[in-house]
Amino acid sequence: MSSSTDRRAFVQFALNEGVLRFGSFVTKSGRTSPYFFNAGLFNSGASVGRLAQFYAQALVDAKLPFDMLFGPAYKGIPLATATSVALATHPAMAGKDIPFAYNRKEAKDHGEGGVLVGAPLKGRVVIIDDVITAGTSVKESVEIIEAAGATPCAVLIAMDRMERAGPDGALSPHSAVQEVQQRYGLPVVSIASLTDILELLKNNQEFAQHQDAVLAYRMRYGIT
Ligand code: OMP
Repeated sequence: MSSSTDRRAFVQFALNEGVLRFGSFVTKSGRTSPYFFNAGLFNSGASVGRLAQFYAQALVDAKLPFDMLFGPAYKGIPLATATSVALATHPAMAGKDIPFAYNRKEAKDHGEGGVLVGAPLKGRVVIIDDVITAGTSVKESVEIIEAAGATPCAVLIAMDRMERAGPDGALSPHSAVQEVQQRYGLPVVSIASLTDILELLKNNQEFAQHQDAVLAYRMRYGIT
C-alpha cells in the first residue's frame, strides 16, 4: 500500500478531478452506495499522467518482483499504458523499461489476429485495474495470463472499497480483496481505500455531511 501521505493526496486528487463523488449510486453488484469512484473521469493528459504516478509509486512501495503489466479491456488499457510510462522514469526502476499488454473484448480474425495486444505475456505479470468492490473481474485476467503461459503475480488497483464479497443475504465474512488474495494467491495492492475516504470526510468541512451515510454503508457491506 502507498504511504499515508500518498493515500491522502490521492483521495484529494480524485475529489478535485470529480472522480470521487458523493450521493446515491448503484454499483455493479447492485448495492446502493453513497459514494462512487469513477476512474474513467481521469480523462486528460495531465490527470492520467498524475494517476499513473500514483499507480507506479504504489507498485514500487509494495516491493513485489514483477516483469510486466496487464490491463484488462477497456479501462485497464490506458492504466497499463500510462503506468508503464510512469515506471520508465521512476527512480526506483533504475531505467528498467517495463512492457505491457492488454486484451481485446472481441477476438480479431484478420491482421495480427487474437485477443492480445502489446508485449508477449511472459514472466510475472501485474494485473492493473481501477476498483474492486465485490471482486468479480480478476478471474478473466488470471485466465488470460495463465493461458499464455505467464504468471499473474499481483493485482494493482486505485481504490479498494473494502466491501464484503457475495450477494446480499449471503455476504462473505471476507472482503472481496481478501477473497482475491486467497482464491488466486495474489497480493492486491491499492493506492487508497475506503479508510482514506473516511479520513478525508472527517477532516473536510465541505464533505463532512456525507460521513454518516458512508459509515452506515460500511456497517452494512464493509469488513470490520
Ligand atoms: P467488482 O467487479 O464487483 O469488484 O466491481 C468493480 C467494478 O465496478 C469496477 O471495475 C467498476 O466498473 C465499477 N465500480 C467503480 O468503478 N467504482 C465504484 O466506486 C464502484 C464500482 C462498482 O460498480 O462496484
